[in-house]
Amino acid sequence: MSLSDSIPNNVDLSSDRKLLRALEKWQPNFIQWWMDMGPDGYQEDEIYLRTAVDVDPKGWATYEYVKMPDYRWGIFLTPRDEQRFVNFGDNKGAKAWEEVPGELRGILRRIIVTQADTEPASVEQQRQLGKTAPSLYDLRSLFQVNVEEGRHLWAMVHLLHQYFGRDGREEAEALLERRSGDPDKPRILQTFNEKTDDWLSFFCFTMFTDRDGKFQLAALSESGFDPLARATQFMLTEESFHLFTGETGIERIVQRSCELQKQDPNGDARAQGGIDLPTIQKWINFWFSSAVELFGGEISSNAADYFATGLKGRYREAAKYDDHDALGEIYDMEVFEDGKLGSREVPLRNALNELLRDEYVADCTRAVRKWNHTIKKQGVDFQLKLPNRRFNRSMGMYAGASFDLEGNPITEEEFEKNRTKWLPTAADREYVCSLMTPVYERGQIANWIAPPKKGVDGKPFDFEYVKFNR
Ligand code: BYC
Repeated sequence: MSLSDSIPNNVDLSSDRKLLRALEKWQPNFIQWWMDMGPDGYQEDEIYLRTAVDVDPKGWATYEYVKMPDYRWGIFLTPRDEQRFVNFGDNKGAKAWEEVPGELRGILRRIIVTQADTEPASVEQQRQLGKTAPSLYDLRSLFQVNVEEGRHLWAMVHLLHQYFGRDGREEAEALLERRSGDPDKPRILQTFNEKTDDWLSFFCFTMFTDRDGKFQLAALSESGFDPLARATQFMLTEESFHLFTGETGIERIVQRSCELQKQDPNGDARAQGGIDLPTIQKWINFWFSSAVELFGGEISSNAADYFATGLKGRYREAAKYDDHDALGEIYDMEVFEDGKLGSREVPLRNALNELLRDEYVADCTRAVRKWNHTIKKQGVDFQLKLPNRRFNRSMGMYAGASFDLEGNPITEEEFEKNRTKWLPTAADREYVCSLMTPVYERGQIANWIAPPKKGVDGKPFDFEYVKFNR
């Protein structure tokens, strides 16, 4: 079978011999990486998976039982608009680029490689989770997320191969060589080197870390480099399921926690084998503070360059803004200078990472509000909170200083005194991990999480989402 048959695509792969050859060389290495670093086990089992087969919003995917190594990792770009222009920055009004402008080659490659690197990283981080899923429904969700991150890697590798020649091919190889958490060859962004070995972490990861993906991909989908815009637009279609998995996963744990707390004579969800709300809060504190780092420094000349060149826009640049120059405008930024909080006027272009982070924080705040609604409906007196963005930072302006959950400056000693109250301890992790035993009977679910409101693809919760071949 030729690669163009096994890879569903709308980039006319079969007629581009050079690209096809490059991808044909890369594919066995990808499969080898998948077997070595993808889900540990389960490669012979049949998973009820969604596969992207088109970009038509009405029917872009099919559902069927697939063994993961046989998944058809396709390459899709949303349809080309021949009339599209660069919509922002100093090149505004130029025809959108179909090839990489020579002078932008370096920074564009860097953006694409950074984006690409997160995809295999997340699969590596989630490698062991198949062993402890709370239900077949959740096991399927995990594998769906994993294969789609694999497809997103393909999407970026396609761009590297098609538009960056030998440099691109080398970068594509390197993407399969770096390893999450490996001190010698780590993944590029720190969050993608964190351990994700319990399911509360998985749901926090898909809630908070994947949500960075939503905003970064949205910013890239505005790009004047048209193939990048079109690739990321389609990635966002798949991404929404990942975010749904995280947001509803936490909601289901919160709900179960409330139910168990109410059942217990001392109001202790842990005594009933659940994850208590204060523990969930610690996980939120950890994963949110790790994910906010992913937006880069508050004041960033890189971000200004990405915008000026027309490679990376603001969130919903075309739809939301009237002025697409962002010149002469000021962002009133909270700053921490000389040990004090204050504010400083920063040229907007230099504040674009912070502006995107604002959008992200607002979206996370909405989700926390929803979880609190669940708690209230259960009649439990507790509120989850998003920590302030200054809390527990190791990059950017707030790195090196200490802040409490509300973002007030404190001494390092105070932070250390409260660390076990605010962030997961080894004992918390041990406890949460102790609950992670697999539940793989149809229609059954682990005690620490509520079932989902509905199943996938119109199927009920007790559908056989995974058929084990052993
Ligand atoms: N860790 O000007 P600065 C996703 C580096 S997630 C390590 O402050 P900049 C997904 C930076 O590279 C979305 N290093 O920041 C989610 C620079 O290095 P150099 C991924 C970091 O460049 C779940 C230096 O610090 N996509 O899709 O404006 C599952 C100063 O940089 C970090 C993207 O990120 C960090 N956290 O912004 C699967 C989009 N932050 O120049 C998938 C592409 C900064 O000193 N990337 N640095 O060597 C970008 O747009 C930008 O690279 C960043 C950083 C927003 C990440």
